[in-house]
Amino acid sequence: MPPSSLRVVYAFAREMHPKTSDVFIQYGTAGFRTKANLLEHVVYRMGLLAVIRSRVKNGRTIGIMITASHNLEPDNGVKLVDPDGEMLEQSWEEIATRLANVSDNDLESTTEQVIREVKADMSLKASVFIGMDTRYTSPRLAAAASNGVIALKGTPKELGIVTTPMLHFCVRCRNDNKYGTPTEEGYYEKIVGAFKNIRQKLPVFGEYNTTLYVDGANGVGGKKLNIIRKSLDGELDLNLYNLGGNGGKLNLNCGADFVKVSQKPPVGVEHVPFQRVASLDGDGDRLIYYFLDDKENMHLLDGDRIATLYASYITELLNTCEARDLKLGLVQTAYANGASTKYITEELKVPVTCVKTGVKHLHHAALAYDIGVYFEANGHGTVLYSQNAKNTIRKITLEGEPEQRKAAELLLNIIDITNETVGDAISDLFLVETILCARGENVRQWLAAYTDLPCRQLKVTVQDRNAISTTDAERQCTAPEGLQLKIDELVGKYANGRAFVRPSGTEDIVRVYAESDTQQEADKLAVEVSQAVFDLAGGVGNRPELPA
Ligand code: G16
Repeated sequence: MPPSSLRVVYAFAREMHPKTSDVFIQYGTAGFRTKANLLEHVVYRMGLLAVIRSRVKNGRTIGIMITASHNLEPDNGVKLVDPDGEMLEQSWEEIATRLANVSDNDLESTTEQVIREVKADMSLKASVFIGMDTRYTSPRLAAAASNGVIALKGTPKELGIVTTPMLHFCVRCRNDNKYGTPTEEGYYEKIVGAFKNIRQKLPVFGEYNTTLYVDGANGVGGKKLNIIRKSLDGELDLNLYNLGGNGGKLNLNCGADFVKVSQKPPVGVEHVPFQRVASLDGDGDRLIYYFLDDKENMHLLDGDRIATLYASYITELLNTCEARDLKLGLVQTAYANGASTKYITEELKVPVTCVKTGVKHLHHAALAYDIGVYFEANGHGTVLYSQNAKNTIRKITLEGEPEQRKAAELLLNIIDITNETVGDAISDLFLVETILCARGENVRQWLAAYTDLPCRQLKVTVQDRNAISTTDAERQCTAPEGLQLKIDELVGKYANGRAFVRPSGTEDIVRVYAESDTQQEADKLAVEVSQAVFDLAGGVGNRPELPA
């Protein structure tokens, strides 16, 4: 494409998606996230970038997802998905940030510069899949993304309202038809189909029962489960709540993030003692379980629990099929409960890697294992199987002893239930249900594996969250000066104390995490660390205080 045709890039920007704000915006933990009304020009420009990326990848399909996931309704966001369904290559995040922030007048020349820099062959075809969540601002933003694609003569395909993991899945399938069919139906066929298949092999027994309550966070995940529910022939009895009707607001007092952070049950869900409840987030990429006991105390089964459930069950199957050469490992972040890490390393004897927050970091680290289980405590995670692992397991289904074959066949079904492109609440839900069913376990038995250390997460608003820098997978703080010393001093006062702080990549705040021997102490430590952040990093508003 000769540079003169880039005029249209400017024309579209000026006429339809002008940059109306000078607020600097950065490609963060999961793309750009901010108030929806500040995003239209950013999303248009991501349409341009997706086309360039597709051409650099020889015309393979790139994904654009319009969502602010766990954030509240007024926010929105956009992120790019690479051809294998994984997050955008990190080195392109700086390019995305540059393109998002230039003025309309400089957009044409910056686009041209990027094309040269990344050596995109603009004569190639380019294909971009666009998905969106249920936010009322999403259709307008999806249209802006589409215009960006058209401006550079790429071919956009709008998938409409889908969960974030469905978009990742479709992108992968479009580029690798062995993975599945690149449609929502193709997703159900593969993931739900494999679950139904496995249920034929694993009869319900023991303490497991097929009733599952689900909190849909008033988002897209619940809506999709409502479609799936109709095709389940009693394999799972889904009671769905918070599906977006009756004035329920997206992620407001419900959903996986609310449940995990506040450690409270969501509104809008009927509660029966010891009934397991699965809570999804707004775009269906996170999953948390919980139950209330007969005294209405809440028991959380978070991402760490799901990861340990997966790791222990897959290890069991690998042992049965004697595929002991396959190296299974687990990837966590600093948010992982200390008790979970201890249980994984000391009891399950599975190696653990700790990385920075952001599924892209976990995904990358998980690739180092034959089978890499990765999970953030917030319920975001999946399992990756190397080609070697898949080949070995497949071979056992053909050549193994009867018991080995059976275990290997189960593993193949489990691989099919798994959305390997990214953490996926729906796929994870079917995997958890499969494992609990296989073990004949109820939620109390699942919870009994280990006891969580009490913990607390808080948010602190500061003038500039980037004033906080961290190292050692975010476990140590390098700026502002003196903050880490203060944290060490505070932590030293508590039995089994641990705390860290980090700037959020999806909200304009600093996150604080603390754990200790009792809930009261964890709460106190979290507030004291928040006060240190407030004092040393330019806190805004009211200084954090312990509730009276
Ligand atoms: C996104 C990321 C997650 C991350 C979360 C919070 O989740 O995909 O990896 O843990 O944001 O990030 P931060 O603490 O930097 O704000 P989601 O579900 O919002 O896409």
